[in-house]
Amino acid sequence: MAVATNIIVGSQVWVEDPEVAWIDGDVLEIKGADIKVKLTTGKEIVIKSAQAYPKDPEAPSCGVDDMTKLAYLHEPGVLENLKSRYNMDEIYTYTGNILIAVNPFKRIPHLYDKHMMGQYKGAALGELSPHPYAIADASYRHVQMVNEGISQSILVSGESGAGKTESTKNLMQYLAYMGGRPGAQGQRSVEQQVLESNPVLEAFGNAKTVRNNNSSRFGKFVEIQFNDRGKISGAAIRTYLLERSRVCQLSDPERNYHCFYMICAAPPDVFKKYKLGKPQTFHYLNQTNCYELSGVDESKEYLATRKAMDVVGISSDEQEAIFRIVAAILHLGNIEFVKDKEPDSSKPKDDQSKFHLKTAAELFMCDEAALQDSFCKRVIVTRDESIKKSLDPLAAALNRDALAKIVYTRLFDWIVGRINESIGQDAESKSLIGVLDIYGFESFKTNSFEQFCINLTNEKLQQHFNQHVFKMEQEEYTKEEIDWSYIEFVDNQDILDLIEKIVYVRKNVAKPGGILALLDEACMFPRSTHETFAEKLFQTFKDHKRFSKPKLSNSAFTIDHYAGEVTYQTEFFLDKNKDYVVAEQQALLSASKCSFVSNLFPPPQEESSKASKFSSIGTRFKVQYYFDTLHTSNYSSVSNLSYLQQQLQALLETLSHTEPHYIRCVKPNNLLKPSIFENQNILQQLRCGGVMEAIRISMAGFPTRKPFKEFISRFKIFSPDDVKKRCDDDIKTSRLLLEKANLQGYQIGKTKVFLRAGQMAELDARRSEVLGRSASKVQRKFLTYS
Ligand code: AD9
Ligand code: MG
Repeated sequence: MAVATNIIVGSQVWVEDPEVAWIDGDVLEIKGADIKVKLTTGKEIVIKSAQAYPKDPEAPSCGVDDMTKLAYLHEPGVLENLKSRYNMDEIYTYTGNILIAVNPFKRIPHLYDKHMMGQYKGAALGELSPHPYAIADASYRHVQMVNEGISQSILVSGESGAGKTESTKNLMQYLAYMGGRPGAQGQRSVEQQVLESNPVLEAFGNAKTVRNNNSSRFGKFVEIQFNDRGKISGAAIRTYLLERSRVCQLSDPERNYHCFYMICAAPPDVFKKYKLGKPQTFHYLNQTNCYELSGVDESKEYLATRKAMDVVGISSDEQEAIFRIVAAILHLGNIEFVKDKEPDSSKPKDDQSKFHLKTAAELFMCDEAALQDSFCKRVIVTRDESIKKSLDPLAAALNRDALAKIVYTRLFDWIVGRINESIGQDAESKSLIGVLDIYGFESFKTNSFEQFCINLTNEKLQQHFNQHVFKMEQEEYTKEEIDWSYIEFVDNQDILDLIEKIVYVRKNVAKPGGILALLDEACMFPRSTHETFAEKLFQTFKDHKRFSKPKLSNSAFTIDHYAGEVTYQTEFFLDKNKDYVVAEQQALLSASKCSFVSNLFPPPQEESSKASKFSSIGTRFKVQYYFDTLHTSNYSSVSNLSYLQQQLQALLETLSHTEPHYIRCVKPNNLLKPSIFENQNILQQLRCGGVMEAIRISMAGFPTRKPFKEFISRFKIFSPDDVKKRCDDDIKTSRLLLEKANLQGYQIGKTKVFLRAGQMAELDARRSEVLGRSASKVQRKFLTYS
């Protein structure tokens, strides 16, 4: 993409800076390809003119509410605009149809009250200040259209702590406000249940992390169905990838899932019945020093969660069973193992461990000896016999953690399923609004299987986003009847191919062989290790331009994602990808005397019939079969990664039937504090969230659009007499002014002038020339950016 523009002596420019990303200054001198700039800090520097971007001298100090209104659409301009708005508590800004939301980390008064909702009701997008309500309202109006309601989706993304879940709640509140209808007497309304599903899911799926005190450890797609009168008639929630490892492994200063602390603060009768203690006494909670959340009273949270569970239709018996299982998991964690008499055998360490084993068995309502055996022994079935093999203490502890994780995951899935069942689906509904709240791109010091899954999700959504942004651009050009044939579109298909598609083994011979296929293959061979898996990756993808092997490791690999390079450590890839339940544990819990527990572990043959009853969002889009694999047992043919991939495929399929809207959340600082706007950090997020890419796509076409009247008023100076003469014909007048300015490559639409990137700067330079500002000193210079 080449951006031609003008920089003259006296003009203001943006210069790259390692600390604050971009810094502004005045051009003092131009010498060949170099320019001397006096920065606002007072420092003078000489740089290549190609490294400077022009600054709009007329940009309003309060910023503009839509980036596409910026005269110069480039990175520093975008950043400056967001910053000046953020400083005035204007946290929302559009980039065309994308809403950028910068987390204020403080309550902004009246921003989300009923009065505000009333204002957005029926207002055209862009008429009022940018707001999630505006996006929700636009979506609502589309689905409401009688007979031709078009399904909508709102995709909320951003890094952890950026404000996705808060934005999602705002959207749902607005939709409930618009589409709600009073429930029949004594009944809970659908929208009430949808809203109350949030605190329930958060109690079991959210935790304090370093990045966010209330971090959602799962992705969520909420589908709200509307009847033909535009009222909410049903809803369904689909969740993705609950973080399992958190149940038994924590690092300081993070916490486990909120529900564990709530149960430890339950009323005395519950506390006693489940033989609980302080969080500090449980191994699954005391691996860190963080127990409390400021401003949160866990005993109140416990009661509030129970109330919310009432609203979403979880009966009090079921609630009792749920919290009993949560307590049982805490007791599991406290069972320690030591060597038994025989070599490589184990037993509970002491009386304390025995007490927790007994209590866990009581709470699960299963046989205590069988529970112990499920940790300390493994049955090996050969062709002729089955042999009981003892396991050492380390293996027993791993077994214990595996049980805690699988029980918790199934409990979470059960809760989601129950909420879906009780809210109910509207099979007649023709239009829906789906709201996606899903983890953003992740790149840490060490990245494992979880990051790989999250980043695969983001690659897929990014592709969807790019295609959409590209399409919207085209639609605007078509509407204005201008030529758009030369906009090129950069795709990330090559990365998706690397992960999940086909590789060429010989010329014209292909087989499924992406990273996913190789990982699944490795999981099937008992002899594979993470090293053999990594080696296979290196061999297979050595020539792939998105794949590389880091110099200092033989077991890590690097992928060049759309948002940057990420190096993954393969150490736990195989284990984390295998989705199976130890047979003994499956048998043990499916024999529980508590029907709630045994239902979480149905015998394998019952599963498919059960799964097909699970009514979900997928049904209308023929993805039901994915749910058949939801409750895998013993050994599953579906690995975690391929299950995720199927879920994502289903999600994209759903999205393809909708008109998407995007909300990109931005976290302005890592201290989680108000009023701190970290330029570099924010730019990185705008890049990862595709905002920069959307701008790039727009730059490749005609990023600057000026309605004729505005254009003529700004540039009438080029030919004031002609403007007066032709005041009745905007198209001719605009063309004439453009010709006078000697500009080429622009387009004239039906209502606007469309300019290529940088042309506005050229026109402005020309304007100041004509205005006679420093006329004799003017040195003109044409620049090309790429
Ligand atoms: V995570 O990926 O689930 O870890 P989210 O969901 O992106 O993350 P969340 O919505 O939970 O972040 O927001 C984090 C915190 O920022 C909230 O707990 C609020 O304290 C704060 N926040 C976010 N959005 C707003 C807002 N619009 N107004 C005020 C906000 N505070
Ligand atoms: Mg969240």
